[in-house]
Amino acid sequence: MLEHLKETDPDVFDAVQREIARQASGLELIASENFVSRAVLEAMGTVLTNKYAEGLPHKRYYGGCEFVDIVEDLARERACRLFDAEHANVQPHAGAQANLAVYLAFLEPGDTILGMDLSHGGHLTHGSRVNASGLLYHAEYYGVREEDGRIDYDALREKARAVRPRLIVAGASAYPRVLDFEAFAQVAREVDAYLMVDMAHIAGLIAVGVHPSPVPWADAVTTTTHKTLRGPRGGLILCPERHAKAIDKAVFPGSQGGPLMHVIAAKAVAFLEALRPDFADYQRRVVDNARALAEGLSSRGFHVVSGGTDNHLMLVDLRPSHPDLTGKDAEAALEHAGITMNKNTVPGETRSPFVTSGLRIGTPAVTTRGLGPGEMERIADWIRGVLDAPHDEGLRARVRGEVRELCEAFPLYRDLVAV
Ligand code: DSN
Repeated sequence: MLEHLKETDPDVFDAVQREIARQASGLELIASENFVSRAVLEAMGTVLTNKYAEGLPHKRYYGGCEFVDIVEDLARERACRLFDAEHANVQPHAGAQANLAVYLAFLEPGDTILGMDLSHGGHLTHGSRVNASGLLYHAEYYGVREEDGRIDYDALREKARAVRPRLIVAGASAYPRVLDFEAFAQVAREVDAYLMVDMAHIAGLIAVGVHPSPVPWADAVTTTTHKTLRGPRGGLILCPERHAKAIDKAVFPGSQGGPLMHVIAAKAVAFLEALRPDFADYQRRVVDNARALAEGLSSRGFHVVSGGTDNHLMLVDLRPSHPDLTGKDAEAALEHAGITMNKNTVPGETRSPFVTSGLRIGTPAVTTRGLGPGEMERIADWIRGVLDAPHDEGLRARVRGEVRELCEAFPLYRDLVAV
């Protein structure tokens, strides 16, 4: 494998080999990560990367597009079938670009958008002051109730009535409960706003009906393709036919140049995989594992925000169980033990976003690997042990060894072995 890379650039080859080994031997609990299939990996490594194809299938600004047209048509048609959508644009390079394109399609600079507060589980691209969404537009925020960590839809309605947004953003990167898209749509209708849903985290669950779909309710639905959807790193926009022209124009020429045709090929493959019955089974196991892990952590004394999870992730507020341990230090201690997750702000956060008091934990990647509820119990045990003694190097090394053994029992990319 990778013999040309090895010969041309041993340094990059070596880093790739080490990353293969890292992924193989550690537990990946970052809620936004997953492991793609070999078919998706292969599609990304094809000569389609060589092709310029600005425009849309059969309406390109370059010749020689007959084969990439086949690929993009497949990706668009499969995305529509998977989510029961009228129109798909598969060109956004990432979720951030998908979101920006929707803003460009529907808004004028200076218009007001209403998105979920980043510190309550929203996303930078939903109106943060340091992102184009907050620089080009006037951003207002809604959030979760501190008592139960759930979105306060009454407060959202009040806020919308007060600030009269042109567009409401529903969607989150750290929210463990079902999103009520109908409620968002009602509020948007009341104040005559567009509704954009960023379903990036839960797209895989939505594809198989494990989470309600936003497609019937939203003016545009954006997603990444690499989280629960388990495709290549990239973005996607779905919309009703009435918005198709505006959305397509906002992607190209509005905000992007040539599409990444090799990645679009990999998206087509991932959508095909997601249309198969075993993908629904996978998503159900992701949620079962998240519930098992949340229960395992609660029963070991951790405070799980909102009392549990309905989806693929959970938030742990460390303050009640470990008042002196920050999210940052907890993340580092667990990484030394071979368990990767990320620090996260929690409702009522008292520390900075670089330090935080919480952890975000997700099960998509470990579920792809084949782990089940029994393994979630072991993981909960390891997390409690390591966080009770975050500086105990001996303990971390012992857990690291046990994690490695578990990973060996659930191998990843069997034939992609590090040399
Ligand atoms: N960075 C992603 C996440 O981890 O949720 C969102 O874009």
